[in-house]
Amino acid sequence: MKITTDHIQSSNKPLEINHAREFNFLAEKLEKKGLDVEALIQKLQDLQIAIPSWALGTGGTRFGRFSGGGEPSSLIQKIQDVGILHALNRSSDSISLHIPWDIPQNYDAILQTAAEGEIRFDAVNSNTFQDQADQSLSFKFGSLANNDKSIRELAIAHNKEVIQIGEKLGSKALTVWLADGSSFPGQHSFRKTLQNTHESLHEIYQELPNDWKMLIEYKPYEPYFYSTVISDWGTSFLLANKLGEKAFTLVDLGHHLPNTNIEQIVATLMTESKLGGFHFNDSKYGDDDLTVGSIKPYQLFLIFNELVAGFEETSNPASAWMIDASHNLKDPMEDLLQSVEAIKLAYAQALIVDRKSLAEAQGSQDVGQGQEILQEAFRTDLRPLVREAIRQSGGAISPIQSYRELKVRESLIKERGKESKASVL
Ligand SMILES: [Mn+2]
Repeated sequence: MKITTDHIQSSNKPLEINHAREFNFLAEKLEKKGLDVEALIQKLQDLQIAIPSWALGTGGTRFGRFSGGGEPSSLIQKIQDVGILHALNRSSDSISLHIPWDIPQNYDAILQTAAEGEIRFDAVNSNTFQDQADQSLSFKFGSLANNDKSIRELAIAHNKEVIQIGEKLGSKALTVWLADGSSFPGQHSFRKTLQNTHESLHEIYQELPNDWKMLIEYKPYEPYFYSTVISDWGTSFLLANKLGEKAFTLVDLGHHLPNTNIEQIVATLMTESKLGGFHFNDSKYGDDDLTVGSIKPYQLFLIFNELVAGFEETSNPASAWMIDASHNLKDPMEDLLQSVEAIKLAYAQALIVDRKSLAEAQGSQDVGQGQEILQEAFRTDLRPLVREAIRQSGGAISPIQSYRELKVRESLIKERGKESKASVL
């Protein structure tokens, strides 16, 4: 299944007149506010969100997995699926690989498939949270933090191998998420495991090419339920600072305790130029892996408000944006299209915040006005602007509607079969 320009044009045709009417009405409104609509469209077009290789198949919970059919069963097929998403929304131009679920076999074929779909390789992700089939030592009690030096060495070697694979594909970042932690008080020493983790990361850092970043992800709990070695942004930030200028903190929206003020964390990290990447998802309780913007769209907007302001006003380098979610009810491709749309919408809302007036309101302690300014942006329906940005890039005015009309899933099931399964958890 390949989405062609003809496909896009024919599915856009019946929507064009109504879309133009809605967009023109909005554009006039935004221009009256002094906003440069062309510049907004350019910024929306420039925002590209990486798709993780593990999100293209149906995910499971620990209670089971219900496959949807037509899943990509090889890395080539995963890249083709991202190509389909990108053809529809022109906003997902890269894939983030998970090693060892996606160890490339034939690099030439993989690079060629990626080039055909205009897909780049985003950050590579290492995995020391499970044992591989032929593994000599176990990560059951930790990997980079393990008290056993030979187990730490195995985990370090794995991370170095992931960097080598990424180099062959053109990746520029290694994302490290460690499951290491404990489920019971007394199980291990907090100080020793943190020290071990720092030393292990330092060894991996030494292997990092000069133009690469190391992104250190954090998570408060799960799979262990008493302590996690890198449990919060502070621990990640501490390690990134100790490691050096190529190391950064990665914020995953689902990796916070309920009601954590994530936008404040983003602002703090950007003040120190240490925000390196973002994993988008949404949640009600914990690491729920739900569609971006499906539960807390206002929080997503407030996060983007800090990101937009931070990139304008700090020297924080460009970050890696990725969706990190697992889809166990919806068609993963539809879920990803919805997530990208939600991200673009929150970004667009943050772009129209009247920052000059906001600074004035803050300067004069006008609390009510500060809130008014943010909510004015959040409550403006910018969907026609996001659609126009995609349309002008050659994408579908309604990516989900086109996905359904073009019967993408049905075609994939026909090609790959109903039982085809992706390598995910
Ligand atoms: Mn993540």
